[in-house]
Amino acid sequence: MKKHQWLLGTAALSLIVGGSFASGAPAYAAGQPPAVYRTDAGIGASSTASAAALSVTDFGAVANDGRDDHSAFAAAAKAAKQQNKTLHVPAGTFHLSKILTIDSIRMEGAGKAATVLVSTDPEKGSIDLKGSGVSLRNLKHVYETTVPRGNGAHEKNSITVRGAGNFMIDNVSVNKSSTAGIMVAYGSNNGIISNNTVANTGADGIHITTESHHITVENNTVTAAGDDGIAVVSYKTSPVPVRAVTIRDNEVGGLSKARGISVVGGENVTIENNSVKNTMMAGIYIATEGSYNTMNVDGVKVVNNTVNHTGIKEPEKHPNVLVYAGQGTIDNVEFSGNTITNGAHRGIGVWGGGVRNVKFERNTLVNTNGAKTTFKNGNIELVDNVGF
Ligand SMILES: [Ca+2]
Repeated sequence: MKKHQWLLGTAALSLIVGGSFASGAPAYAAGQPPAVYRTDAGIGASSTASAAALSVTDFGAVANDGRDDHSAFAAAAKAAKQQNKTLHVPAGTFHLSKILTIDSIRMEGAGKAATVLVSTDPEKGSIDLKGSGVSLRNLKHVYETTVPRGNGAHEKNSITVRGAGNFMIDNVSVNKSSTAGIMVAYGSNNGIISNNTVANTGADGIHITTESHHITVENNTVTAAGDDGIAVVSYKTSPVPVRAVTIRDNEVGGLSKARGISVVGGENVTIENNSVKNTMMAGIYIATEGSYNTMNVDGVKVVNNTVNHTGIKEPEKHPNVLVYAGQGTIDNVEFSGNTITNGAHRGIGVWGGGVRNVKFERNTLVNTNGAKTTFKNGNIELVDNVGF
């Protein structure tokens, strides 16, 4: 029953009355969220007057007083789990002096401008999600100060999903973190990351790694990331790769310091209908990397994206789109219907001895700086492209 419970809280009443889902069925098929998730974002505050909800203020949290609210939030989260109730955070600014863990509950603010959670310890400020059916919605999370990325510890991410199933991060604003904005790790699965705004991170904006699978990342805006905007990364230290990830309808750019959208080891990844522009390295990057000892890539579809003016950084001079096998193999990669324009230094590159089958079909390339295409390795199939 746990899988149903976040439907029961707010906007899904009509679904339930209408009997739209069968008892025992999962809330949504993997990677295919029902429309309700996309349409009910922002409802939070108006639906809070429910017997099925607790408020952090009932546990001693006080908005706008500049004093720490961590113990109240922790107690409220514990009670919400025990009582199977949604946890609401009203409008206002609350302070968190430590990592806040929410386990198998729904925590919802009054809107991503209205409810602001401020973490005061730059080394330990992550909001951690764990358990089943956990969701975080309708609020903003910021760090008061940051520290260097250094060891990349998860404790200084903005949000860390730790092996959760059926999770959701929706309509959340992330601003400033020492490491990643939203980190999905440790076999997290059947999750949706939607309608979020991620900016000014120390590491990747949204990062999916360590065996996580069946994740949808949609309609997010990622700007000024300290590393990649949205990244799927599989290291050889894991027994299986990250797999079944859909990245669609996102906007990525704003002078992010590395790649826009990347797959660095992974299987069955779809990158669809995104807009990537003004990133320092390649806008879309499909790779295996020896320096990070990543796994192979197998099965990536890159469909109907726009990539404009990326690869700005020198001396790397990445193309707008780059497929690069630094070790192992990259196979079954298809680019179709993409519009690739105005590369800072070159258009499309495919290189590295482990590249196998790469197909480009019906893509449009408009490139005036440097080489249009550089195909050094692999079996490259070209069908009905323009401007190659
Ligand atoms: Ca307070």
